[in-house]
Order: sequence, then structure tokens, then C-alpha cells
Amino acid sequence: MSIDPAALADLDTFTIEVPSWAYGNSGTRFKVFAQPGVPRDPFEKLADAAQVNALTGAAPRVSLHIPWDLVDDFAKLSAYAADLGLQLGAINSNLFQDDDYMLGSLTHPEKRVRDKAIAHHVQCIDVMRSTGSTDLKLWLPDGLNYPGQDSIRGRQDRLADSLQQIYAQLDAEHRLLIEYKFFEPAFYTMDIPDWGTSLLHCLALGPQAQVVLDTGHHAPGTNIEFIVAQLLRQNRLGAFDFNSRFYADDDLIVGAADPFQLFRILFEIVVQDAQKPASGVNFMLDQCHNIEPKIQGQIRSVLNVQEALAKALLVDRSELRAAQERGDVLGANGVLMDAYNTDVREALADRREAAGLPRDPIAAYRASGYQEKINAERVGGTQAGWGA
Ligand code: PSV
Ligand code: MN
Ligand code: MN
Repeated sequence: MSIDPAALADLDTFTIEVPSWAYGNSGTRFKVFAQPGVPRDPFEKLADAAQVNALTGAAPRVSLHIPWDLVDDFAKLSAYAADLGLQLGAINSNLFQDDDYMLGSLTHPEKRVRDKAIAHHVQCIDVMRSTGSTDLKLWLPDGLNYPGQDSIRGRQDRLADSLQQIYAQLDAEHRLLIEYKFFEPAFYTMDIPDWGTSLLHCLALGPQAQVVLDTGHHAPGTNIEFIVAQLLRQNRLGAFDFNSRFYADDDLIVGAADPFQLFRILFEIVVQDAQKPASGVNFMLDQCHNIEPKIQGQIRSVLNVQEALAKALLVDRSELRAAQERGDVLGANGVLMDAYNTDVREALADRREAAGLPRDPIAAYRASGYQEKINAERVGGTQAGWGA
């Protein structure tokens, strides 16, 4: 299949937000591995993220996590980001590292604990006002380990009330992005286990509430592209957390485990034109680079998403429609597979070169000397938060 450069034009405006926590040390419940050169503060995380953006031209925003990225002066952090050609992106709250939250946060039976968790989001909204961020991202770790431990219905009612109080604090340009996850840290039931629960709470809250789809947060075998199509149809897909998984919430490099699934997801995005910035879908990464170099891991991720999007853009939609309309099952499937099986790497390298970017961003990073420089300069990096 020959590649029509015009078909790939939407890649010019397609951007990916990187998470600040991808640059710090991370690991599993068994061990956090320390890597040389990891950032010692949020400023250094931004400096690393700026490398990813400079070499790919496609990662201009960085998500922050509060309190991991708390600084005295967020206006200063924003100005520093701007100097680096970056913008501060979504503000992620943290409801999973406080002893008070052992039995829940926004759903906790005790009002004192719920109020504390709500106040944390008010603090995050204040941060957003200083950083100019428009997205408040909430992943709720609350849930139950044992049947009977608490009332499932009661927790939904408390959650609705807590979310309503947070939503009421948003400014007009803010969005509340609500993430779901089917298990972990709770194992019997999570309080927001699936997209349906997330969507129901968003619908009850109002138009500024939208769903976040983390690709690692579903039961094995779940058809994620169906969820994408459905949420877009309802105008409620606020953001993606891209990563990949073999078993659970593995947080591996996006496109590493199942590039075909990534293509199928991005095809549903393209079907509804959601790759265009006007759609408002914030395409983010949520990954932990435990054993691979972190900056290169982020670059690889951006390239993987671009490759999958390029293939999705190459699907001959009129051919596909024609095959679908005449009931040509194999013909329609063939149109999709032709696009998926196209090698887009050279075409993407040509596009990068034309834009003044390196053809091979990973090779360019390796040759840049940046890693050696930070390895020498930074001693005693921070934990990303995981296992901290
Ligand atoms: C935990 O599962 C998690 O990976 C969620 O996906 C959040 O987005 C992320 O942590 C950061 O809080
Ligand atoms: Mn996530
Ligand atoms: Mn996760």
C-alpha cells in the first residue's frame, strides 16, 4: 500500500501528554529500582519531558501529580515549563497514600475522611488556577476487599455527594476527568470499577465531567475500542491514559504488548474525528518505566502512538464503507488489515525530517549526551511516588 502524505496530515496537530511520574524511580510492590540521573524535583522532571518534546515535536504537555509534584510556587513552575517549550497539563489528585484512606476516601463511611479527600481536590483546583491547567484528573482507589465490608449502594451515594462537592468548585474552563479501574487496590469491588459507573457519575455531575479511559484498567479480553466508540458518541471521552498490559495494570510502554489493539482503538478515534484537537480528548501516557531508561521509554511511547495513529488514518474509509454496505465481511476486514499491515516508519521519519526533527528520535537522544549529563549532575533522585 503506498502512503499518501495528505492522509497523515492530522499528525501535525496530534499531541500526547506525558506524566511527570514516568521520569522518577518506580518499580513493583517487590522493589523500586533506582536509576541514575532521575529527577530530584518537579523542575528536573520538566527538563526531562522537554527532551521528549524536543525530539518528537509531539509531547508539549506534562501531567502533574499532587502532592508528588508540590512546589512552593506553581507560577514559577509554569514559567519554567514555558521556557522549555512545555505547558503544564492535567493535575492528578492522590487518594492512595494517606493512612486515613485505608477504608476509602471520597466513599469513606466517616464524613471527616470524605471532607479531607474533598479538600485535597480543592487544593488541586487551586494548583490548576496557578498553572493554567484545565483538567483535574481523579482516579479513585476506593473499594472493598470483602463482601459485607461496607454497603456498595451507600458508597455510591457518598461518592456522588463527594464528587458533587468537588465539581461545584470547578471554574468554567475546568474539566473533572474521572478514571475507572476494575480491580486493585481493592479486590472484591472497586467503587468506580468500569466506564459505566464513571459515565453515570459524569452524567449526574454535568458537562464538565468526562471519563478517562486507561488502557490497562479492564478485565482481560475487554473490547476497549467499543468503549471508545460509545463514550465518544456520548461526548464523554475526556482523556486516555495510554500504556499496555499483558495481565493487569502493567503500565508498560503503549503499543508494546498489543500494537493491533492500539490500532483498533485509534481507528475508532479516527472514525469520530477525535484525533483533532477540537475533540477535546486529552491523549496522555500513564506508564512506569521500571527496568528501561525512562526518557527513551517516553520517546518510544510517543512514536508507538504516532505509528498506530498513522495506520488508522490510512484506512480507506470509503472502501471500508462500500464493503460494509454490500455485506462484504472479508473485504471490509481486509481494508482495515491493509492499513494495519502498512509499514509507516519511513513516512513518519520523512515527516519528522521535513519538520526539522530527527528522523530517529531515540538515536538522536542517545547521541545527544543528555543522559550522561544528568547521570553526572543528579545524585539522589526522587521516588516517582510508587513505593515511596
Ligand atoms: C493506578 O492504577 C494509576 O495507574 C491510575 O491509572 C492513575 O491514573 C495513576 O495511577 C496515577 O494516579
Ligand atoms: Mn491511569
Ligand atoms: Mn493504572
